[in-house]
Amino acid sequence: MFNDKKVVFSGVQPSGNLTIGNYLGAIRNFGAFSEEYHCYYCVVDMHAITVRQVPAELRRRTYETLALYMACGLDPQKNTLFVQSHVPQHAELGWVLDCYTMFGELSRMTQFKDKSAKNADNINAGLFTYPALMAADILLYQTELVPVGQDQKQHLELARDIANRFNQVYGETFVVPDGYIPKEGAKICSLQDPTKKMSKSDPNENAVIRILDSKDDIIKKFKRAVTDSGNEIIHGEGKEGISNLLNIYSCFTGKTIEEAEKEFKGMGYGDFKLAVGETCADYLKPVREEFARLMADKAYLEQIMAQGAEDAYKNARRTMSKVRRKIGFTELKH
Ligand code: ATP
Ligand code: LTN
Repeated sequence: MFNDKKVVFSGVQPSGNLTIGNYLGAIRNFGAFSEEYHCYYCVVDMHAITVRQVPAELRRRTYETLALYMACGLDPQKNTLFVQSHVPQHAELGWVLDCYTMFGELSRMTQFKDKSAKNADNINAGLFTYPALMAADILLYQTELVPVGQDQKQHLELARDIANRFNQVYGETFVVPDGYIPKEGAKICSLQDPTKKMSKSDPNENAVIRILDSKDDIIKKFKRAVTDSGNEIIHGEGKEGISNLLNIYSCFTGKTIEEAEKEFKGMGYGDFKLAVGETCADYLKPVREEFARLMADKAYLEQIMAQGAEDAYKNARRTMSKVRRKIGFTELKH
């Protein structure tokens, strides 16, 4: 079904209910590649366990993330939708790439620093080597393009460095991937601290809008969003809260920031926040409905998982056997 198309790969962790940050920065953009590329969209459950997860919740969220991919418009017949732990080559290549990734490089990763600060009692080795597993995800499929939010840029650069390093030692083995970071929506910020990115594992529920939140909850959270002491609805420095809301509004409506500023000129913060909340909730309504429909049919989701894993496995196996040969592992003769 996919022939020799160029490859797109991206992943989302089933580490919490997805936010409008995940949606605008990543998932919403995935569908645009489906015709031209062979697209792999993965639920990266192995990455999720770098932070402690409750097993039943991890399992449920894995189904939910897959269903959300589809509810956001990804057709499983046109995209390979699959779960990372179903394809063992991710772990296998992850280990190999650990041995081509430097301690110093991993130490500089800002996500590692942030997550270690947040999980001081569980700074495990997986959290540290997370980017090498991410590089394995990407390189296994000979990926050309990786659509992600701004926060993943540093990991992507490392994936490129690892690919180049490996290719230099062993000759052309991996395609060196490029990131695709959208112009709009690449960094949606927390509603409670607009200097930080919105993160699905934020313990402060008021800081995040989840794709599946009810309209009432969405509006309530937008109403509580922190702003600033002024009263003008303009984008700019010192107005991080308002800038973030304008940005979200512009992403959901397709209007430019300037157009949005003009539209809200003279309006009070309260009415502005209500308008952003309503726009966001109405936009997401069909996604919520389609998600509910998909989640009611677990057998169908399992069939998609199986079909995705089979397709991913075939291609992952090809790269992995090349890697094994290049590094000098012996092969069993059958
Ligand atoms: P966690 O809080 O568990 O670290 P997360 O919300 O950062 O999760 P990920 O699963 O790590 O989400 O990211 C999935 C995709 O969503 C990635 O491409 C990431 O760049 C993008 N993304 C995450 N947060 C945002 C955000 N606030 N704005 C734009 N894109 C985002
Ligand atoms: N690290 C990413 C999730 C992720 C990913 C990937 C994204 C894991 N493997 C491969 C793109 C390609 C994150 O934390 N958002």
